[in-house]
Amino acid sequence: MPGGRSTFRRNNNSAVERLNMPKKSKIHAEQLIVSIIMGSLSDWETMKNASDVLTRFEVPHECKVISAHRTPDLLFEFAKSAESRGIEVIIAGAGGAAHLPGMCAAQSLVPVLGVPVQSKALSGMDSLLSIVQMPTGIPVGTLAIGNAGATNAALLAVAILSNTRKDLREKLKEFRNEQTNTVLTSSLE
Ligand code: RP5
Repeated sequence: MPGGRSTFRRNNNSAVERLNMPKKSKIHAEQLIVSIIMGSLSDWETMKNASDVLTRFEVPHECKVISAHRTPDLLFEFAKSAESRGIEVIIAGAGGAAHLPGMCAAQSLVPVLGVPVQSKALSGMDSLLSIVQMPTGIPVGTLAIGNAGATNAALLAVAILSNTRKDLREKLKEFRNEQTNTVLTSSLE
């Protein structure tokens, strides 16, 4: 929560340490309010950008690998329980036939922000179209392909959360101001 300590949880894969994901020692009892999920460990390089932004804003969040195709029951369980666990925004990244964000949105009222991971075969166009072309009635807020999308998904999550959290809104204002000043003071010499 704003002003509180960040909380990070990472589970269901023993390979997390290889990827420098947050370790168990950083687990705190604080309420998690954002879930970052991704279809494969191979998505972490992209989705880490979202986690980094939430960490910067001290938003308690968790990161999980959940595959719509390979672990459909786990996805069902996750999506069905997200709201009752206090999750307010879900950021879902996937590549290729990227069904994770849509299937998650189909099973939860929690807003889902979709990040199309850049695939090798089609450079993420497949991921983008899979995520963005949702049928009427089940929205997924779709971001850009790749790192920019992951970063912006987290910034959008912060903006959504800051509707009811004044201190988070102040941090977002500061971030925007810093960004503006960086551009205004940049020099090509
Ligand atoms: C999707 O398939 C994942 O989101 C990932 O982007 C893509 C490839 O997965 P791996 O074969 O690398 O596990 O489900």
